[in-house]
This record gives sequence, C-alpha cells and structure tokens, in this order.
Amino acid sequence: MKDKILSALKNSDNYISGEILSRSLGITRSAVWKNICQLRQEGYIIDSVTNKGYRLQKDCNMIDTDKVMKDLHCDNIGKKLIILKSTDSTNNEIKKIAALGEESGTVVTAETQTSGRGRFGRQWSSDKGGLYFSILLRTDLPPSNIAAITLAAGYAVCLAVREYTGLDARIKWPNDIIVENRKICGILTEIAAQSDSIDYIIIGIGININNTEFPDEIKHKASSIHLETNKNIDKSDFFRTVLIYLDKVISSFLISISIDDMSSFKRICATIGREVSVKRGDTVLTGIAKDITPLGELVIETENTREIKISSGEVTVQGIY
Ligand code: BTX
Repeated sequence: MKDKILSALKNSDNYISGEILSRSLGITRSAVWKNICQLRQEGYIIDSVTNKGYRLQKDCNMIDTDKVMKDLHCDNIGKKLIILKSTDSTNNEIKKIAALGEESGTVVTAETQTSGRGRFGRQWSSDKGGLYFSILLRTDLPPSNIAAITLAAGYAVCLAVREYTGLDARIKWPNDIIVENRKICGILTEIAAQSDSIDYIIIGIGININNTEFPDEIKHKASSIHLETNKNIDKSDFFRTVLIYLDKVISSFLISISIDDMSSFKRICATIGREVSVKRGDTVLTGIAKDITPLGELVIETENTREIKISSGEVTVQGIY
C-alpha cells in the first residue's frame, strides 16, 4: 500500500487530497496517514497542507528504482538493482551477496557510504550528493584482464557523462575520470580469484554528482558534475544513462577484447602523450605515457628510451595531479 501511495505522489506535481487517496486505494484516511508517516521515516519529504492534501518534494539526490529501471533492457549489467539508504561500502555489500550466490549483473547502490574506500586502503568521500554503486560480474576472464575491465568501466562512465552533460570527461589512467583536470569519479575493481581464474569481479564506482563541498585534503583536485555544469542533476536519470553505457561497453568487452576497444579508450585518455611519474616501491620513474596495451597496461617511455609497462599503481600526470 505504501508503494501505491508513493507512486501516486510521484506521478503528481500537485497536492493529492487524503480523501482521493483513500477512495482510490480503498483504505481509510487514517491508513493513508500511517503510510505517509512511514514514507517520511524512510526519508521522503512529503508536505501536507489542510484542505489540499499531500505533495512529495522531489529530491534529485534520491534514487528512484522505477525511474532507473523503466525500459532498461540490459544484457548483463543492471538486470537487478538493490538500493540502500546507507552502508559501509557497496563493494562489501556485493561480497556478501556474491557469497550467497547472487547472479552476475546485479548492482548495489547506496545514498551514502560510511567507509567508502579507494585503492590501497584509501578513503572515498561519500556524502549524499554522489552516486555510489558496485556491480557483481561473474566471468571466466583471466585475472590479467582486470586493468582492462577497469578501463572499460571508466570509458563507459566517460561516455555517459559526455552524453548527459556535454562535459569533456576523460580517463586518467588507470581508474579516475576527470573533467577540467579534476577528479569527478573513481573506480575500485576487486576480484575473488583462484590462482588462474576469476570467481567474480566487483566493479565499484563513485561519481561526484551534486556534491558541493569536499574535505580540505581533496578540495584542490576533486569536482562534481554539479560544480562543472552549475546544474542540479537528477541522480536516478543520470544513473540510468550510466548503466546503459556500462552494460553496452562491458558486454562487448567480455565478448571480444580487441585493439579497437583500446583505441577508443586511448582517444579519451588524458594520460597518453603526457609526462608521468610512477611510484614503484621506493623509486619514482618518470617518462612519457605512450600507449595502452590490450591488457590495459600503460606503456611508458622512460628518459633512457626504455619502454616499461605497468598494470596498476599511482601515476602522477604533469599538469593534472
Ligand atoms: P583511489 O585510491 O584511486 O583514489 C582515492 C583518493 O581520491 C583519496 O585518497 C583522495 O585523495 C581522493 N578522493 C577521495 N574521495 C574523493 C571524491 N569523492 N572525489 C574525488 N577524489 C576523492 C578511487 O581510488 C576508487 C574509488 C571507488 C569508490 C567506489 S564508491 C562505490 C564503491 N564502494 C567503495 O567502497 N568504493 C567504490
């Protein structure tokens, strides 16, 4: 019943009287009131005005399943969507449901994360303005393809940002998406694997959407779609676009990992052709980023014209961060 009331409120831009709701749904007015209270407890902001009725305040930061899933025909990613108010990390949620046999393609999202994480145990700032979600992927790809799958996900996010906002989103190898040299998205890919085969992959994606502020230590390098466009973005609508691109790009990547895919990744990679520094243990290697291999490795030509390939790590790109 609660969902029916919610759906009626969502479909109306004006107030709906308690009497109309009670008549159309065949319940008493006090039952309508109880359901409204429950919806408010779940975080929906519902105005009520005497002689007018109820009106839902549309919150562009709330994820609305109906809006995301409507006519979403995905082959792999997004067949099922689990929405949480808050969790420690959506990657952890995927681990839990993967252990219970959840099917490939399931996506978990949360409005906020209390321990959102990046690579090397770093934190991912996860306030209400952002979009945080993780994808469960069961695949028989060899573990050596992990760097490439992270790039494929990054490429898909770039295409979605470009289509939805017109911003010049680019990949900063290996797992960041930047706009105007600032980070708007990070990707954390984790695997559960045997020695030579993958049990499942978790692709965790955090995108700064309507965020307006960041912690002091990342202020200089972080941005959000809102800050870059000066517009409030409807998170559900944007999420739908991202899922469509992720499904398209990753499904074709799983079928054939080809050089062609890499050339499209390379075209929107901000790292290629720039001077980069890579931390390797205690040493820092400097050179020019030349290429990306079919396995997603970055090819760097160092000062003594030696070519090295790296598949992960911390890369600083001159002029970016
Ligand atoms: P990373 O290790 O490449 O980047 C982490 C670094 O990025 C931090 O140390 C900090 O400097 C900076 N940073 C932290 N938060 C933000 C932010 N909101 N915007 C811009 N820069 C930031 C990147 O790791 C991978 C992040 C993946 C996050 C997703 S969210 C859904 C899923 N669940 C989860 O716990 N992680 C993933």
